[in-house]
Amino acid sequence: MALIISILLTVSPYLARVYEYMPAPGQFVNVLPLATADDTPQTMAAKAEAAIAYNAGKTVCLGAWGGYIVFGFDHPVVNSGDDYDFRIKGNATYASYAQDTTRKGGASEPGIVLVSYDANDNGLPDDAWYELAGSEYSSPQTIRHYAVTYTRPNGLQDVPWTDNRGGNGVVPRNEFHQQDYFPLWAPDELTFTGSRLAPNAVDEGENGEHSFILYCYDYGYADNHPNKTDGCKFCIRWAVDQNGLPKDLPAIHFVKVYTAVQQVCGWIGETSTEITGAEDLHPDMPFPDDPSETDLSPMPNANSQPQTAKILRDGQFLILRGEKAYTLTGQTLW
Ligand SMILES: [Ca+2]
Ligand SMILES: [Ca+2]
Ligand SMILES: [Ca+2]
Repeated sequence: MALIISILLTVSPYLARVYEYMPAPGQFVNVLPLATADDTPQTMAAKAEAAIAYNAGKTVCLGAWGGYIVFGFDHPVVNSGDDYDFRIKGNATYASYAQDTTRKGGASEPGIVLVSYDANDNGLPDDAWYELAGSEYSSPQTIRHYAVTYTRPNGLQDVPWTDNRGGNGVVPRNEFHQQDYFPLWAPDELTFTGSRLAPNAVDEGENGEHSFILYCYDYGYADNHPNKTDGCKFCIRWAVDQNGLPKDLPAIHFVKVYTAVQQVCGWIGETSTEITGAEDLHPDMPFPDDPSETDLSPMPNANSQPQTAKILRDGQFLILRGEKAYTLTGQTLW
Protein backbone atom coordinates (compact mmCIF):
# COMPACT_ATOMS: atom_id res chain seq x y z
CA MET A 1 0.00 0.00 0.00
CA ALA A 2 1.42 3.24 -1.05
CA LEU A 3 1.47 6.08 1.35
CA ILE A 4 0.70 9.17 -0.60
CA ILE A 5 1.55 12.38 1.08
CA SER A 6 0.11 15.37 -0.58
CA ILE A 7 1.59 18.65 0.47
CA LEU A 8 -0.22 21.70 -0.72
CA LEU A 9 2.03 24.68 -0.48
CA THR A 10 0.46 27.97 -1.33
CA VAL A 11 1.46 31.51 -0.79
CA SER A 12 -0.78 34.52 -0.58
CA PRO A 13 0.21 37.69 -2.38
CA TYR A 14 -1.34 39.66 0.46
CA LEU A 15 -0.02 40.89 3.75
CA ALA A 16 -0.42 37.94 6.12
CA ARG A 17 0.81 39.01 9.55
CA VAL A 18 0.86 42.09 11.74
CA TYR A 19 3.68 41.83 14.25
CA GLU A 20 3.29 45.19 15.93
CA TYR A 21 0.85 48.08 15.91
CA MET A 22 1.70 51.17 17.89
CA PRO A 23 -0.08 54.29 16.69
CA ALA A 24 0.71 57.76 17.93
CA PRO A 25 -2.32 59.57 19.38
CA GLY A 26 -5.00 60.60 16.93
CA GLN A 27 -8.68 61.07 16.22
CA PHE A 28 -9.05 57.53 14.81
CA VAL A 29 -6.90 55.84 17.44
CA ASN A 30 -8.77 53.31 19.63
CA VAL A 31 -11.38 53.12 16.84
CA LEU A 32 -9.48 51.83 13.77
CA PRO A 33 -9.12 49.19 15.06
CA LEU A 34 -11.36 49.29 18.10
CA ALA A 35 -9.51 49.15 21.42
CA THR A 36 -10.71 48.56 24.96
CA ALA A 37 -9.09 49.03 28.34
CA ASP A 38 -8.32 45.30 28.36
CA ASP A 39 -6.23 45.37 25.22
CA THR A 40 -2.50 44.71 25.12
CA PRO A 41 0.14 45.20 22.40
CA GLN A 42 -0.47 41.57 21.42
CA THR A 43 -4.25 41.83 21.14
CA MET A 44 -3.97 45.10 19.23
CA ALA A 45 -1.54 43.57 16.75
CA ALA A 46 -4.05 40.75 16.29
CA LYS A 47 -6.87 43.24 15.74
CA ALA A 48 -4.81 45.14 13.20
CA GLU A 49 -4.02 41.85 11.50
CA ALA A 50 -7.69 40.89 11.34
CA ALA A 51 -8.42 44.26 9.76
CA ILE A 52 -5.91 44.17 6.92
CA ALA A 53 -4.42 40.68 6.46
CA TYR A 54 -5.31 38.60 3.41
CA ASN A 55 -6.98 41.52 1.68
CA ALA A 56 -9.58 42.00 4.44
CA GLY A 57 -9.59 45.62 3.36
CA LYS A 58 -10.46 47.35 6.61
CA THR A 59 -8.51 50.32 7.88
CA VAL A 60 -5.77 50.65 10.45
CA CYS A 61 -4.82 54.19 11.48
CA LEU A 62 -1.29 55.03 12.60
CA GLY A 63 -2.16 58.32 14.31
CA ALA A 64 0.09 61.38 14.32
CA TRP A 65 3.80 61.50 13.47
CA GLY A 66 5.78 58.40 14.36
CA GLY A 67 2.92 55.96 14.91
CA TYR A 68 3.74 52.68 13.18
CA ILE A 69 2.81 49.19 12.10
CA VAL A 70 5.04 46.21 11.34
CA PHE A 71 3.66 43.58 8.98
CA GLY A 72 4.86 40.74 6.81
CA PHE A 73 3.96 38.23 4.17
CA ASP A 74 3.77 34.42 4.32
CA HIS A 75 6.76 34.22 1.97
CA PRO A 76 9.72 36.42 1.10
CA VAL A 77 8.94 39.21 -1.35
CA VAL A 78 11.69 38.93 -3.93
CA ASN A 79 13.63 41.96 -5.07
CA SER A 80 12.89 42.01 -8.79
CA GLY A 81 15.77 44.41 -9.28
CA ASP A 82 14.10 46.43 -11.97
CA ASP A 83 10.38 46.63 -11.24
CA TYR A 84 7.92 47.45 -8.49
CA ASP A 85 7.91 44.69 -5.88
CA PHE A 86 4.98 45.37 -3.57
CA ARG A 87 2.06 47.68 -3.04
CA ILE A 88 0.81 49.23 0.19
CA LYS A 89 -2.81 50.25 0.19
CA GLY A 90 -4.21 53.21 2.11
CA ASN A 91 -7.05 55.66 1.65
CA ALA A 92 -5.37 58.53 -0.18
CA THR A 93 -7.47 60.37 -2.76
CA TYR A 94 -6.93 63.11 -5.32
CA ALA A 95 -9.08 66.23 -5.19
CA SER A 96 -10.14 67.68 -8.53
CA TYR A 97 -10.42 71.14 -6.98
CA ALA A 98 -6.81 71.36 -5.79
CA GLN A 99 -5.51 74.69 -7.03
CA ASP A 100 -1.92 73.63 -7.72
CA THR A 101 -2.28 71.70 -10.96
CA THR A 102 1.44 70.98 -11.24
CA ARG A 103 1.15 68.14 -8.73
CA LYS A 104 -1.43 65.74 -7.37
CA GLY A 105 -3.15 66.61 -4.15
CA GLY A 106 -6.14 65.79 -2.03
CA ALA A 107 -5.99 63.57 1.02
CA SER A 108 -2.37 62.43 1.07
CA GLU A 109 -1.02 61.36 4.45
CA PRO A 110 2.44 60.01 3.67
CA GLY A 111 4.04 57.26 5.70
CA ILE A 112 7.73 56.38 5.54
CA VAL A 113 8.33 52.73 4.59
CA LEU A 114 11.13 50.49 5.86
CA VAL A 115 11.88 46.91 4.90
CA SER A 116 13.68 44.10 6.63
CA TYR A 117 15.17 40.78 5.68
CA ASP A 118 14.88 37.89 8.16
CA ALA A 119 18.63 37.55 8.34
CA ASN A 120 18.62 35.41 11.50
CA ASP A 121 15.88 33.21 10.05
CA ASN A 122 13.70 33.17 13.17
CA GLY A 123 10.52 34.40 11.49
CA LEU A 124 10.46 37.56 13.59
CA PRO A 125 11.11 41.18 12.62
CA ASP A 126 14.16 41.55 14.88
CA ASP A 127 16.66 42.20 12.09
CA ALA A 128 18.05 45.37 10.55
CA TRP A 129 15.61 47.82 8.99
CA TYR A 130 16.29 49.67 5.77
CA GLU A 131 14.36 52.75 4.75
CA LEU A 132 12.99 52.88 1.23
CA ALA A 133 14.35 56.20 0.02
CA GLY A 134 11.29 57.99 -1.30
CA SER A 135 11.23 61.24 -3.22
CA GLU A 136 11.84 63.36 -0.09
CA TYR A 137 14.68 61.27 1.29
CA SER A 138 17.36 63.81 0.34
CA SER A 139 15.22 66.89 0.71
CA PRO A 140 16.80 69.52 2.97
CA GLN A 141 13.37 69.85 4.57
CA THR A 142 13.41 66.26 5.80
CA ILE A 143 14.41 66.09 9.45
CA ARG A 144 16.39 63.01 10.41
CA HIS A 145 16.91 61.66 13.91
CA TYR A 146 13.65 63.23 14.92
CA ALA A 147 11.91 62.13 18.11
CA VAL A 148 8.57 63.01 19.63
CA THR A 149 7.20 62.13 23.05
CA TYR A 150 3.43 62.16 23.53
CA THR A 151 2.07 62.30 27.08
CA ARG A 152 -1.25 60.86 28.16
CA PRO A 153 -3.49 63.74 29.23
CA ASN A 154 -5.85 63.69 32.18
CA GLY A 155 -9.13 62.59 30.72
CA LEU A 156 -10.43 63.56 27.31
CA GLN A 157 -8.04 66.39 26.50
CA ASP A 158 -5.77 67.41 23.63
CA VAL A 159 -2.67 65.22 23.68
CA PRO A 160 0.53 67.25 24.28
CA TRP A 161 3.85 66.40 22.67
CA THR A 162 7.42 67.61 22.78
CA ASP A 163 10.17 66.87 20.28
CA ASN A 164 13.95 66.61 20.50
CA ARG A 165 14.46 69.99 18.83
CA GLY A 166 12.73 72.12 21.44
CA GLY A 167 9.38 72.01 19.69
CA ASN A 168 6.02 71.12 21.13
CA GLY A 169 2.37 70.98 20.21
CA VAL A 170 -0.81 69.02 20.68
CA VAL A 171 -2.88 66.47 18.85
CA PRO A 172 -6.13 68.39 19.23
CA ARG A 173 -9.50 66.88 19.89
CA ASN A 174 -12.38 67.63 17.56
CA GLU A 175 -16.14 67.37 17.74
CA PHE A 176 -16.37 64.42 15.34
CA HIS A 177 -14.46 61.91 17.44
CA GLN A 178 -15.31 61.69 21.09
CA GLN A 179 -13.16 58.76 22.25
CA ASP A 180 -9.80 58.91 23.99
CA TYR A 181 -7.16 59.83 21.38
CA PHE A 182 -4.26 58.29 23.35
CA PRO A 183 -3.74 54.55 22.71
CA LEU A 184 -5.48 52.83 25.62
CA TRP A 185 -2.92 50.02 25.83
CA ALA A 186 0.17 52.26 25.72
CA PRO A 187 2.34 53.55 28.55
CA ASP A 188 1.63 57.12 29.67
CA GLU A 189 4.60 58.44 27.72
CA LEU A 190 5.07 57.32 24.13
CA THR A 191 8.25 58.19 22.27
CA PHE A 192 8.76 57.62 18.57
CA THR A 193 11.88 58.17 16.49
CA GLY A 194 12.49 58.48 12.77
CA SER A 195 12.50 61.03 9.99
CA ARG A 196 9.97 63.81 9.62
CA LEU A 197 8.89 65.05 6.21
CA ALA A 198 7.86 68.65 5.64
CA PRO A 199 4.14 69.43 6.06
CA ASN A 200 2.28 68.70 2.84
CA ALA A 201 -1.01 70.54 3.48
CA VAL A 202 -2.03 73.86 1.98
CA ASP A 203 -5.10 75.75 3.18
CA GLU A 204 -6.74 76.83 -0.07
CA GLY A 205 -9.89 78.16 1.55
CA GLU A 206 -11.04 81.68 0.90
CA ASN A 207 -13.01 84.34 2.76
CA GLY A 208 -12.42 82.77 6.13
CA GLU A 209 -13.35 79.27 4.97
CA HIS A 210 -10.77 76.53 5.29
CA SER A 211 -10.10 73.98 2.59
CA PHE A 212 -7.06 71.83 3.19
CA ILE A 213 -5.37 70.13 0.26
CA LEU A 214 -2.81 67.55 1.30
CA TYR A 215 -0.44 67.37 -1.65
CA CYS A 216 1.20 64.09 -2.61
CA TYR A 217 4.89 63.59 -2.47
CA ASP A 218 6.24 62.21 -5.71
CA TYR A 219 6.86 58.57 -4.81
CA GLY A 220 7.95 56.16 -2.13
CA TYR A 221 5.41 56.72 0.67
CA ALA A 222 2.38 54.83 1.93
CA ASP A 223 -1.10 56.47 1.92
CA ASN A 224 0.31 59.11 -0.40
CA HIS A 225 -1.29 58.28 -3.77
CA PRO A 226 -4.54 56.37 -4.47
CA ASN A 227 -4.42 52.58 -4.48
CA LYS A 228 -4.90 52.14 -8.21
CA THR A 229 -1.88 54.27 -9.08
CA ASP A 230 1.77 53.37 -9.30
CA GLY A 231 2.32 55.88 -6.50
CA CYS A 232 1.46 53.24 -3.92
CA LYS A 233 3.99 50.74 -5.30
CA PHE A 234 7.46 50.20 -3.87
CA CYS A 235 10.79 48.87 -5.07
CA ILE A 236 13.02 46.92 -2.70
CA ARG A 237 16.00 48.38 -4.56
CA TRP A 238 15.21 51.77 -3.00
CA ALA A 239 16.45 50.41 0.35
CA VAL A 240 19.22 52.39 2.02
CA ASP A 241 21.14 51.84 5.22
CA GLN A 242 21.50 54.31 8.07
CA ASN A 243 24.23 56.12 6.16
CA GLY A 244 22.06 56.50 3.09
CA LEU A 245 24.00 53.92 1.12
CA PRO A 246 22.04 51.54 -1.11
CA LYS A 247 21.39 48.16 0.48
CA ASP A 248 21.09 45.24 -1.89
CA LEU A 249 18.47 42.92 -0.40
CA PRO A 250 17.61 39.73 -2.29
CA ALA A 251 14.15 39.74 -0.72
CA ILE A 252 12.26 41.16 2.23
CA HIS A 253 10.09 39.53 4.87
CA PHE A 254 8.91 42.51 6.93
CA VAL A 255 7.65 46.03 6.31
CA LYS A 256 7.33 48.90 8.74
CA VAL A 257 5.34 52.05 8.04
CA TYR A 258 5.10 55.16 10.19
CA THR A 259 3.30 58.46 9.82
CA ALA A 260 5.85 60.85 8.33
CA VAL A 261 4.40 64.33 8.87
CA GLN A 262 3.51 66.18 12.04
CA GLN A 263 0.71 68.45 11.01
CA VAL A 264 -2.76 69.53 12.06
CA CYS A 265 -5.21 70.74 9.42
CA GLY A 266 -7.82 72.74 11.29
CA TRP A 267 -11.15 70.98 11.59
CA ILE A 268 -9.97 67.87 9.72
CA GLY A 269 -7.47 67.29 12.48
CA GLU A 270 -4.05 65.72 12.59
CA THR A 271 -2.55 64.00 9.58
CA SER A 272 -2.29 60.25 10.08
CA THR A 273 -1.24 57.50 7.70
CA GLU A 274 -3.80 54.74 7.16
CA ILE A 275 -3.04 51.23 5.95
CA THR A 276 -5.71 49.03 4.38
CA GLY A 277 -3.53 46.23 3.00
CA ALA A 278 -0.40 45.26 1.13
CA GLU A 279 0.37 42.95 -1.74
CA ASP A 280 3.36 41.25 -3.30
CA LEU A 281 3.28 42.33 -6.95
CA HIS A 282 5.08 39.19 -8.12
CA PRO A 283 3.95 36.49 -5.72
CA ASP A 284 5.94 33.32 -5.40
CA MET A 285 6.23 30.99 -8.33
CA PRO A 286 4.55 27.60 -7.90
CA PHE A 287 6.59 24.84 -6.44
CA PRO A 288 7.90 22.52 -9.13
CA ASP A 289 6.10 19.21 -9.52
CA ASP A 290 9.28 17.32 -8.79
CA PRO A 291 11.07 18.68 -5.73
CA SER A 292 14.38 17.49 -7.09
CA GLU A 293 13.97 19.59 -10.15
CA THR A 294 16.72 22.10 -10.64
CA ASP A 295 15.50 23.96 -13.67
CA LEU A 296 15.60 27.69 -13.53
CA SER A 297 12.19 29.26 -13.32
CA PRO A 298 12.08 32.90 -14.34
CA MET A 299 10.03 35.25 -12.24
CA PRO A 300 6.48 35.92 -13.45
CA ASN A 301 7.44 39.39 -14.59
CA ALA A 302 8.68 38.08 -17.91
CA ASN A 303 8.86 41.42 -19.67
CA SER A 304 11.87 42.47 -17.72
CA GLN A 305 15.26 40.86 -17.75
CA PRO A 306 15.02 37.83 -15.46
CA GLN A 307 17.68 39.09 -13.10
CA THR A 308 15.90 37.26 -10.36
CA ALA A 309 15.02 33.63 -10.55
CA LYS A 310 14.45 30.84 -8.12
CA ILE A 311 15.81 27.38 -8.22
CA LEU A 312 14.99 24.40 -6.08
CA ARG A 313 18.16 22.51 -5.35
CA ASP A 314 18.31 19.65 -2.90
CA GLY A 315 14.93 20.70 -1.60
CA GLN A 316 16.08 24.23 -0.85
CA PHE A 317 14.93 27.38 -2.54
CA LEU A 318 17.64 29.71 -3.69
CA ILE A 319 17.41 33.22 -5.01
CA LEU A 320 19.46 34.04 -8.06
CA ARG A 321 20.27 37.63 -8.85
CA GLY A 322 22.53 38.16 -11.80
CA GLU A 323 25.59 36.04 -11.18
CA LYS A 324 24.94 35.63 -7.48
CA ALA A 325 22.91 33.10 -5.54
CA TYR A 326 21.56 33.41 -2.01
CA THR A 327 19.66 31.22 0.36
CA LEU A 328 16.35 32.58 1.58
CA THR A 329 18.10 33.47 4.80
CA GLY A 330 20.61 35.67 3.05
CA GLN A 331 23.69 33.49 2.89
CA THR A 332 25.64 34.01 -0.28
CA LEU A 333 26.22 30.70 -1.99
CA TRP A 334 28.13 31.91 -5.01
CA1 LIG B 1 14.43 37.74 12.40
CA1 LIG C 1 -5.58 59.76 8.34
CA1 LIG D 1 -5.20 58.57 4.89
